[in-house]
Amino acid sequence: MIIGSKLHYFDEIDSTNDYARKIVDESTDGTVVLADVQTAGKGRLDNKWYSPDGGLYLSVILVTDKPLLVPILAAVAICETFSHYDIILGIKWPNDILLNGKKIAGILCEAVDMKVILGIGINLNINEFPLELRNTATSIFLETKKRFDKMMIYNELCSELENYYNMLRADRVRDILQQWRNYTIMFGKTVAIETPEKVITGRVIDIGGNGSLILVLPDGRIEKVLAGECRIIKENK
Ligand code: BT5
Repeated sequence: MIIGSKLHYFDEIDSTNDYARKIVDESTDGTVVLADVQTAGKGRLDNKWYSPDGGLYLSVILVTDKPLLVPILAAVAICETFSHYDIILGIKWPNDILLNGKKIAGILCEAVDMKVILGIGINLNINEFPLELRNTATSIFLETKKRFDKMMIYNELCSELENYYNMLRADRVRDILQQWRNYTIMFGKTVAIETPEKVITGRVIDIGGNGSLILVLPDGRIEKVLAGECRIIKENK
């Protein structure tokens, strides 16, 4: 097992991704930084990640030449972990995991040379969210009324990450994407994706081999979008 073979554990830290960045040069493939609480958890851009006790916060250092597929495999690994408990999560491109329409986990990938820092935050046993997150965020506990042993979930997540990371290393990208398709909630939805250049609106039809979202535009053209802020503007197929 590579993932978690070296573990840096903290009861409290600013951000596991920031700590991973500090140790990235001397760290081996699969090194994990794990914390019970983050005081400055990060999302993408300048977003913050609410990280109280009860959540699972980790960063995994991976050595790969396919950084764009890391968030894809991480999303699948998170969904697979909870499917063992009959909890069916949904993937919202590019990096959100949903339960009953609300965000239950987030993924933040940062590339450093040939390495990727894969940050995962999962709202596991969180009882309550601040007012500004209450409509959009939820936890496994709030949705299922069950509390899960954090280290049990951590261990299962590591083994699922290992499984899909091995697929990536064996160039079995197709198998990873197939699982992503099984878990995504994106198909058929009309989305608006904000990129630095423009806003692209279209209906989602597939995911590309490099993790891009494939859309049909209103004029019938096909567009592949690699990254951006994605808003669902119409649910129906
Ligand atoms: C993400 O960003 O979804 C990536 C979150 C990654 C967090 C992990 S925890 C371990 C590692 N170390 C870190 O410092 N970070 C990673 P983004 O798509 O930008 O979403 C952030 C937005 O989600 C915020 O602006 C809020 O609106 C909302 N949000 C914040 N905390 C949340 C939470 N705990 N649950 C659900 N939504 C949250």
